[in-house]
Amino acid sequence: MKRMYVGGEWIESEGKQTIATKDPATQQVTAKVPRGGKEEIHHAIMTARKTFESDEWQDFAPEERGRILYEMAAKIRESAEEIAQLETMDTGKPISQARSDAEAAARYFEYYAGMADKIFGETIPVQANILDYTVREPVGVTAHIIPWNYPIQIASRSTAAAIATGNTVVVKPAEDTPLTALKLAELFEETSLPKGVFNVVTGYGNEAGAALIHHPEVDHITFTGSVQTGTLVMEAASRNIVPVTLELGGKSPNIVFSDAKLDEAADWVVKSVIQNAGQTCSAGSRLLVQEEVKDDFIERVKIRMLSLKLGPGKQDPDLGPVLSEKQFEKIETFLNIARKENASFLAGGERAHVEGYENGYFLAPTLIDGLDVKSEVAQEEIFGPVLSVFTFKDEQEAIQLANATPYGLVTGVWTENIGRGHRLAKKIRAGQVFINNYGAGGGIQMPFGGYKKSGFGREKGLEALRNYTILKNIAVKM
Ligand code: TXE
Repeated sequence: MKRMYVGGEWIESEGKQTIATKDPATQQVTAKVPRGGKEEIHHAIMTARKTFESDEWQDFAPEERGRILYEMAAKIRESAEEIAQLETMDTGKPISQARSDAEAAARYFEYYAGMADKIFGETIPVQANILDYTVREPVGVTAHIIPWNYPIQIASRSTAAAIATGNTVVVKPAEDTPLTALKLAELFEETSLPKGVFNVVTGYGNEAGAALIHHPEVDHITFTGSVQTGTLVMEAASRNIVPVTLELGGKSPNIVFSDAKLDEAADWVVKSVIQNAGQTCSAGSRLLVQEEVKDDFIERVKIRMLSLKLGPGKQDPDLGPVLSEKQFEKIETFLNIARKENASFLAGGERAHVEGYENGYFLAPTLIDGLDVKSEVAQEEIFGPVLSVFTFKDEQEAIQLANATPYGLVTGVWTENIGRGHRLAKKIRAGQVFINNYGAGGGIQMPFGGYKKSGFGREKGLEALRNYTILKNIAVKM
């Protein structure tokens, strides 16, 4: 049985209860982790508080924090294969994608390591006899609630930024995928990071998660997950007047104009919706295609979708199973709505059976045409390899369709007319717009976050450092 990591100690839960994690490809139990709850969360937060206020951490040299984060990047790379195997076992994703996730995790530590000694304020001219300056201080105890789709990447991106800026951290990984957050703790233990700076409590969302967001000693909450839970996080934070960074769902479009390089666009349209079996917040789950190339483009998409291989993550297929029965049922509900609304399924749409892995919830890449733009299927996040197609006549209609959902996370624009690309980028309400690419190779340096119900606050890049610092103004009469 695994243990949680608090104050540099490996602990069990009070009642010694556990949660079993399963391999999504087989549904077999792979590990047991403690079912942490209110007690363990309180213990972790108070430990993080005490550590934050300790002279040791307050006086810890910024460059030393940076050095430790660099060391973490190196350790993650040394353990990359083990991390990737754990991630595939927990999430079901293809092993090559898990390997990329491990590398991205290393990159986050490396990137924020370099920033640890570059957090500074300004001097501000006021009256002649006053010296006015600002300092950027750490916010204090930061809570990090991690989802199950990119566990190691998401745990690394926010904790690396929080530690670089001098905060202490309590991580609550998703109940389905806690193993790589515990591995991070193991790696931190080998460094000289003071005990109590990095803590992990495993447990269910409505137990450990709820205790974490309500705790009055938490100074900032970073949450990635559903809009529904994000709402609870914001409500809880409002009671303690605590800032939150919310990275919620998406319904991101790829907008393909007739002048686009259609093969290149089709490659990315498909890739963007099947990565991690569509369980990606930035999945390109809507295709908006210009009328005159619709049939041609759909054909290209279909050919690509039909050639994809499904299988258990360890065999490195194009798509693994979705996480769980619960997630599969959610996808099926949407597919049934589409059927009721007489939409046409141009590919997929049914549970797929993979020999030897009958218990895995596999879904063949699915292409749906003929939905009303107001349909729930066209509006809500499905979180599976499901692409819905819509057509537009001109630029204006493309913009209107792109903005016609409650979300605004990412948009891909495919056109050889660069002026048009920029015009769309300006008018689209999304946190990231990619022109003639989708994702810029992961782009950990680029600010990432939503408009509208996709959340607010930015992760990744330098912008994320704002989440974990608070500005103080000091005025001295000379
Ligand atoms: O999410 P939850 P679920 C979307 C996606 C998916 C849907 C549901 O559409 O199908 O959400 O997934 C913790 N207080 N995304 O139910 O509940 C939970 O333990 C505090 C998009 O898994 O939001 C986990 O650690 N915490 C997304 C985390 O919240 C609570 C990634 C996310 O779980 C809690 C995941 C509570 N009351 C799902 N309840 C993205 N943006 O990438 C749960 N949690």
